[in-house]
Amino acid sequence: AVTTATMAPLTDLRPTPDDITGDALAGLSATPKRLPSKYFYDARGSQLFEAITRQPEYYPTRVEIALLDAKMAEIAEAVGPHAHVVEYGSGSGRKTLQLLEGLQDPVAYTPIEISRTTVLAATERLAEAFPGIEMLPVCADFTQPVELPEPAREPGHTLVFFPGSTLGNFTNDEAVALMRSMRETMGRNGQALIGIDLEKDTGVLEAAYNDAAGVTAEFTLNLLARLNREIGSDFDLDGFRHRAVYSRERGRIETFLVSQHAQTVTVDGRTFDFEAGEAMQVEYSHKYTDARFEDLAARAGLKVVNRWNDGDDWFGLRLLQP
Ligand code: AVI
Repeated sequence: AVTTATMAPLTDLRPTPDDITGDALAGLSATPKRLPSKYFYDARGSQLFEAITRQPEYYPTRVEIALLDAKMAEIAEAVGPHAHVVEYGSGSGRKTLQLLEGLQDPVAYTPIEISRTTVLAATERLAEAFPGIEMLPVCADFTQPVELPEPAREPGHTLVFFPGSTLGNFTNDEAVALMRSMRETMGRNGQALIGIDLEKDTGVLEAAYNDAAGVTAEFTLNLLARLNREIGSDFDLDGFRHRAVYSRERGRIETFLVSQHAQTVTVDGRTFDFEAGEAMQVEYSHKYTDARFEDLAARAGLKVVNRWNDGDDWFGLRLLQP
């Protein structure tokens, strides 16, 4: 049971459930065909993503953790004391521990997550490690503004934490909309600490999304396995191959599932024809320059007030304010 002195009950803002069938049908009807990457993360997909973060070619997680370690004193100084830390995503991981340990007397911690069980499991683990920080988990869709629960101890301000360059999985317009919602959630004297993957050599980028062990390929194909299981589609997993390429023009890794031969797939009673070699788009992972990121932030009404990069300028943390 989740009953420690610092554990508040879950705030359930009842996010609209995903319409997987509707989203799959819409994406398969589009030209070119596409499927939304948010459906990668079922239980197996989340496991496979964890495995990706341990591959030698996938640098973002390792570099961000080292960056947080190296710069935590500066980050804590810039953030200031008594923050209500609001994490976008599950927050069970290493980076949350680093931040809550490193900040000056954070008052409360709120992970925001669409899955009730995930958000509760994450806060349960953290409650033990941080008995002095009030745990206020929220079940909600963080792409919309979120009315935050009020900590028992008055916080100095709200700090939104959005690590991992998850922002990069949204299109630029979606990223702006998300940061606008973030600005509303954090309030006038709030801040956001966002992890962003930076543009670099194409070989390094493409290797990170095409690891030699094939874990990323398995992660991508798991999307089709999930659809088959959950909405009764009949994708042939051997009939599609993972391909990830960097577009320097668009500043993003673009991941596709490529049909290996002409084939027909049935979803919810509707059929979709694939040509041999046809590429269905399944994920974007944007890689930012300072100019590109500052432009997106400005469109959302946010200013970059501090920036920290690793020594190679591979990954960055940005502190934003309205
Ligand atoms: C979760 N997200 C930031 C990862 C990324 O790098 O875009 C997802 C991923 N896709 C393939 N490898 C990792």
